Amino acid sequence: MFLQLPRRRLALDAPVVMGILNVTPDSFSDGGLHATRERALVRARQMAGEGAAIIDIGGESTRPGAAPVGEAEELDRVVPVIERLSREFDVVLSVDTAKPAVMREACRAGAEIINDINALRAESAVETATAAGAAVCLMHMQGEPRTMQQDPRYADVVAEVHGFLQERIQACQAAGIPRERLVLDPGFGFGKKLEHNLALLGRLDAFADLHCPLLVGLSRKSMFGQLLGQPVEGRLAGSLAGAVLAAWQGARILRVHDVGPTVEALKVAQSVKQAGASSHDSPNSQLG
Ligand code: 7PM
Repeated sequence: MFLQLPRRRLALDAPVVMGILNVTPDSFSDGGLHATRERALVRARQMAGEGAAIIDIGGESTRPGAAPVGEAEELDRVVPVIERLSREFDVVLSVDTAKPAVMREACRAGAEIINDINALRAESAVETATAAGAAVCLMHMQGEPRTMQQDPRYADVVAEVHGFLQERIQACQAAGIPRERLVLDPGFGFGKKLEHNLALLGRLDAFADLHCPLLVGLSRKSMFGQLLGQPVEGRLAGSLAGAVLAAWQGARILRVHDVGPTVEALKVAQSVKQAGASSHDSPNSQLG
């Protein structure tokens, strides 16, 4: 299995890690845009060194209730960082945005994946992604970031997320984005309570019939706060357990803050999976 990118294919036979890079001002220091960009570059180099296959660059916080960022400001944050990283590294760059203008400029600067929590539902977003030739991550979200956690309800969360993703695949295909360029994401925490997140995490197999690689973002999310009583900085163990459970069920891209630990945890899971797959398919498998 692979993901078609504008300039190459990303192999997804084994799960890979997407490191989260926030190009947003530090709430403690007030160094301005230059300092924000420099901090992001340092962090990106660190994640690449720890084995990230993809770096996901975002200039707007999608945190529920966060102040929206204007288009010009978002462009100023992400485009120079993408230009710099694409010259410096071979790592695949992804842009985390819902704005068509940011998608267009980010791809021109070297981004090869558009990660849109809105699944290209904004006006002209599908056309922009088609023209850019980029791969696209289609994520499910019920409601909008500001209010989505107020009272999310589902009759059948797995069926509803599946139906939504199927509809977005069709919209993309109709606009000329082939399935080889699409990644699907159930959108953990986006208009979902703990019970919905747990139901989805236990049923990732239900998305296999859509025939696109799955991306899962669980890193440090509030479901681990609810389950474990841990603040954001105490959620690594929960996040690693989540990443392993997802990869065990076939998830191919794990979007995380803690790249090094996740790469190691996935290596363990993948080794067990490989051993299981080869132990019963060939009489000579113990030789391999
Ligand atoms: C506060 C709450 C800050 C939530 C940040 C977040 C995903 C994503 C995000 C995801 C994809 C976070 C989220 N989550 N994109 N962007 N999938 N494709 O924890 O699950 O990073 S923002």
